[in-house]
Amino acid sequence: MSQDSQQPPEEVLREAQSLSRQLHEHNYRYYTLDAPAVPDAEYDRLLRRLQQLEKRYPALKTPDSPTQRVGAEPLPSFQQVTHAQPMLSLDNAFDNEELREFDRRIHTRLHADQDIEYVCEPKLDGVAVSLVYEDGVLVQGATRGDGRIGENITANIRTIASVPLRLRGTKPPGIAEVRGEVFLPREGFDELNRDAKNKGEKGFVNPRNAAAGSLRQLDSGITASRPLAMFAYSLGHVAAGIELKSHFQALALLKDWGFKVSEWVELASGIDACMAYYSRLAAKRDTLAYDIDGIVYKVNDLGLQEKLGFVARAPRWAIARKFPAQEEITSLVAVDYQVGRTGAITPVARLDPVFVGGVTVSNATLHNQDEVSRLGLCIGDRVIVRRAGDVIPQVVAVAEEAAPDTRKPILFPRTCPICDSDIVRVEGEAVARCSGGLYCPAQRKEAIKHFASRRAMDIDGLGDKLVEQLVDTGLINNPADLYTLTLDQLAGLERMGRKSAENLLTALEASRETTLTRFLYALGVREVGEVTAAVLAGHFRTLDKLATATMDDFIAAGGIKGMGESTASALLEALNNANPPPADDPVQWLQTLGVRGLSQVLAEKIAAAYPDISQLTSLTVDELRSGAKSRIEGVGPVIAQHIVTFFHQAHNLEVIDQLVNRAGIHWPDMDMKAEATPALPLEGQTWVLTGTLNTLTRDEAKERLQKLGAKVAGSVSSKTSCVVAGDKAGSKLSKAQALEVPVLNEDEFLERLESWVS
Ligand code: 9MJ
Repeated sequence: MSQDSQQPPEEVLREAQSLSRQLHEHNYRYYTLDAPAVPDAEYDRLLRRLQQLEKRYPALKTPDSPTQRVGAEPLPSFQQVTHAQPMLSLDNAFDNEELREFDRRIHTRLHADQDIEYVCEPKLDGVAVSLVYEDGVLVQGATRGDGRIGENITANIRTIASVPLRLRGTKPPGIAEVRGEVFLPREGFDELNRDAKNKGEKGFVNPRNAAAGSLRQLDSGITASRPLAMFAYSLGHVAAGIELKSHFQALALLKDWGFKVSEWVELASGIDACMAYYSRLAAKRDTLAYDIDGIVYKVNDLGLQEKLGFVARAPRWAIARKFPAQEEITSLVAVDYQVGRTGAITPVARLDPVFVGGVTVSNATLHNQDEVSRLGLCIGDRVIVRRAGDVIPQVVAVAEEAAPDTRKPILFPRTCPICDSDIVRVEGEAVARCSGGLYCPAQRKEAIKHFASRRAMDIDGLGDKLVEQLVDTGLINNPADLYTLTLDQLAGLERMGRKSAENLLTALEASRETTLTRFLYALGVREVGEVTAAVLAGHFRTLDKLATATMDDFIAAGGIKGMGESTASALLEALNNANPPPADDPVQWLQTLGVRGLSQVLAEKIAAAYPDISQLTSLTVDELRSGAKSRIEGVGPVIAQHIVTFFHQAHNLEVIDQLVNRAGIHWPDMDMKAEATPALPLEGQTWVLTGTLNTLTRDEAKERLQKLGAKVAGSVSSKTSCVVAGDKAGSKLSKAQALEVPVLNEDEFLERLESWVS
């Protein structure tokens, strides 16, 4: 008898069952309750063990095994399934009056004079699904389809971590059908689209399309790679044995069975309470982790639901009150080009005004030339415009192409629309720039606005409009000219009183006394923000030393020879997810991580360069890969090149000379006064990042901490100054708590970052 068909011995069966039980429990705690009980590494260990056992004894591989979430063999096509009970759609109410009418109709039908009790639920913008459980085990997942017949997507549904493969809690009846919405949380959507854009692919228009596209994959391995989730919102066909009086009770049962139910579900007595709920949720809409497009109100009492019945394909006992749309269709009338401080040319869509996301939108950024090509956009096309929350409006897709005879291609200009200098695009960069530098009035204006801004030279009263006026009238051409302005010149400007002119001169006078950090920031060197300016001031101490620095002063050759960027990046990612390394054989251990491109030779070089292998996790890709290595924390080769180039341009040196020697801008001598050293806020501290952050990538968080002077380490010890714990933080968080190391959650961390840079 072959090993494959062997029945597992009793003790193996028991071990597999125990592993399966534990893994189901951990999954439930992680994905449904958002409260993991064990570190990821422990979960992985259990899963690997079960996979081993199932490989050895395939008979163990049941449909509800926790190993089945990874996807099955691709299907040739989807089979059809007939729903035991039709899946209904919902009637819509677009304003409060329509909602009141819905409530009045219900009172009339039921001859009710008391307030009706409703369940209020956020209306998720995803894909409706029906899941059938037989004796508590998931046997079928299907789309809604036309309400009567849907598509069998069982293999795909099984990959969704928050869908129970086996029901828990109250014993379910022989057959139980659960309905709900599969969706893609915003974070997952952003990640998916970032990846798509990096690969030059179109990406998805919105999370709903992305969820639908992910669910309708014949290869469930693709579905498994998408971070889909599901909220359950009702029961469908259920065999006898469950006694429920209300919809709210049904939701409680679904939760008990292990489903995720929206945390915002509430009971409301009467339609006014429903409206109050709508306002509350509308205010929260942009802060939720997923898209919702309205509220669903359902009569709570199941007896009353039955009396009310259905019309056509929608129940009389429920209604969807829709939020104002965040996406609308309008026409692309023209494309203009804006020129930024560093010459970056940004195409801007001029649109037929359209009301979307609560405001009238007539402009939307198109980011850059690649984005225009990616969208396949032409002037005259009907386009989908999205404005969600306070995010600037975006053109997300072409809805309908204009007729060929009116459709005009968008021709990116070759010369600057403001100064006519050539536009250049460095290979590998998305941004095209005007090469005019400070010759270009647009760049000049932006450079002066930046120079005067609050966090730079802080020239009170010198607003954007005034800068434009001063440049347009020829009174100033560069920041140094600001200090030559006279009272008469200023007072002679349109819309400028004598008093305001005097105030501006006082502010200019006050700005002469500054710090080296502010001055460096004010110069507007590309990619030198406030934090980098502080690092540079602290390192070079004088303007002269910085201005005469060469690339060698910033960058040393280093890293691991032969290590490419992608291998370095994959290695760091693998290290972040790995157990702590064993001390005995680091070379072999590195190779077990399965990093592509990490050969034995490379592993040996790494082990030689970093005898304490646990130090590796605190490195950045740039520090690890072969070649350039920063001498100054946070200043890589790109920034260094910008700095060197800036101080090599004669016109920049001339402006600096005028500012310092003619206008008399000065700052404390940093070598004389030790206390004037802008000590970085986190100097001497060691921080650890763990879990998933929602608003920053791990690399971004790391870079920001390093720029503030902190070291970022991969493991927690009693010497750790602070741990930032994102979602699903595991063993590092537990260790920090055990060692009483301070822990910040993401919001607290962002707040601190904000306070340190200001
Ligand atoms: C959504 N989309 O969130 C229903 N829905 O109920 C909720 N959809 C629904 N309920 C009956 N929360 C038909 C559809």
